[in-house]
Amino acid sequence: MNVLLIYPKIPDTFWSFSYALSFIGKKSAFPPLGLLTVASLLPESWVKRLVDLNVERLKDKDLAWADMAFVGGMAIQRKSAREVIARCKASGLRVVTGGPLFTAEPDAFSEADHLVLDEAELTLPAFLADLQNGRPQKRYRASGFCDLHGSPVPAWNLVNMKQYASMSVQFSRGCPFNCEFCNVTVLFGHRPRLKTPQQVIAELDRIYDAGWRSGIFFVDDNFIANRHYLKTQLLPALITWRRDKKGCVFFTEASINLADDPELLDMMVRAGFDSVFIGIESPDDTCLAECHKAQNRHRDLLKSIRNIHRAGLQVMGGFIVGFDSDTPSIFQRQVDFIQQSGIVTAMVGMLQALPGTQLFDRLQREQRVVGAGSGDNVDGTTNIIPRMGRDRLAEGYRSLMKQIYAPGNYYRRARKLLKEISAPEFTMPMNRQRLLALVRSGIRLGVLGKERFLYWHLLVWTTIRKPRLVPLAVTFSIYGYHYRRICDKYILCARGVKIQ
Ligand code: B12
Repeated sequence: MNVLLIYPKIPDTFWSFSYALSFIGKKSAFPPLGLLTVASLLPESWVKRLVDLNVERLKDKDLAWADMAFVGGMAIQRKSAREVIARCKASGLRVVTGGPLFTAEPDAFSEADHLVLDEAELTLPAFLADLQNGRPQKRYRASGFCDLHGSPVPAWNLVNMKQYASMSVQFSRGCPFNCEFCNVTVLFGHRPRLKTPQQVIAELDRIYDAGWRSGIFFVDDNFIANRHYLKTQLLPALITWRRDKKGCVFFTEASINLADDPELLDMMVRAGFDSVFIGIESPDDTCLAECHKAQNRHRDLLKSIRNIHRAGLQVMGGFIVGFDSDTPSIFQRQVDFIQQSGIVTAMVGMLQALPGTQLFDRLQREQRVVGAGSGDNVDGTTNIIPRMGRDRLAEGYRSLMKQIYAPGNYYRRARKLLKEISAPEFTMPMNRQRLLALVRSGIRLGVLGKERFLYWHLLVWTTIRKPRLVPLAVTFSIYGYHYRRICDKYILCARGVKIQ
């Protein structure tokens, strides 16, 4: 059996880093970890090829070679996924689909031969057994969540690592918290499920042995969901693993209570983490109460962020506007908070109600849901009728984004963070890619860019005050360019809130 594993195209988004990738000569930010995991769950005797449309084209000769296509992806890849399925079908291939997009919207993809939904560890074996018996069904669903101890090492041999900016590893799925707008607990459960340190090390070894020395993303919903296990099992193993390794700095997603645990912060830094994405959502306690974000309440959020920065981890933050409790003053309050926090990567979105969430149910009861939502909350769209009115939300959102990504404010935050953050314990070795990024940013931002003065100011300041952080200063300048392009393209050009 010849099998194509196809990952549809991701459009330009806040997280695609598309405008930043050209500086480092890469084609995509992350490899498709879900499809690589699926590949490892398929029979060993099958011949597999990965075609990630974010790094290469799907050629007719690939289609002619294959007997079957496995298509995965997220909601954001919907359009490309549909085109891929149509092309595979036209070539006479049996098409198997799965992953977040199809799990969330199975009825929208009746053209696929098989919808193998939820976690493949649970549903793929049944499909494979039925296929062998000649009676494969249209749809496979799981009633619970899988035990991650059975999840295989992803098939890294299928990936051309040179095309990507980062690699990915997953340690856990699920989150103990209960945020009203978030669908993580619906999709992955409340009780965090964990891999063993041995499993994680085996995955890291595979990536390292393939020659990888750049960043590695721990793609957990909340990396610190089980702090005891982290401190006693995984982090000690990662600290030991790192001793004879070069590069491979880690980053992940976690909740703000990380700030309360100096021991955990210290161990994460020693294990090689240098940044963490945290859902901050709002500086307004009433909004935090409204969305059940208990872990963010009754604390000085700015102080918590500072604690994390001082420990040596950069905080990237998620923020939301459009809560029922938001008044028109929220936009300026968010801008002020973001500026004071020194969070350079601030993902601000309008509240969206995703199917399956408590928010969706509540707003539907109130007849305030209009459409399924794009799933990308940074594209200047929403699928809810906000209490403050659509026009006011849209206008406030645009003004907020314009302010925080204006070069002056952006570079000011970068400097604030660079001042505050401890120099990282581990850094990436200088290589051709990083040297190229420096030269390209020097030309595109430092000579041709409108922000040239701010660019050189940041670089000179960092070289004098914190020389070890110069690579981070260059990275911030490049990211700033990407975020501004995305803002210009999607948010600042939009007229009014677009409804999905
Ligand atoms: C890492 C991650 C990212 C990364 C990289 C994604 C990438 N290219 O790989 C980044 C940060 C870029 C990202 C961005 C976004 N993300 Co994201 N992300 C994740 C996260 C945390 C982990 C994904 C992962 O690698 N998981 C590990 C693998 C092993 O799991 P998996 O992919 O789900 O695969 C399993 C099954 O789904 C299934 N499967 C997967 N593919 C296939 C294919 C076949 C054929 C079959 C049979 C089965 C199958 O089997 C696998 C093993 O169980 C998930 C949440 C999560 N826990 O999964 C959200 C998630 C995928 N992201 C989501 C969203 C919404 C986004 C954003 C739109 C957020 C935003 N506001 O901008 C952006 C858009 C993407 C972009 N590039 O712009 C949603 C997708 C929802 C949906 N219906 O599609 C998720 C599920 C989170 C959520 N809370 O809903 N994301």
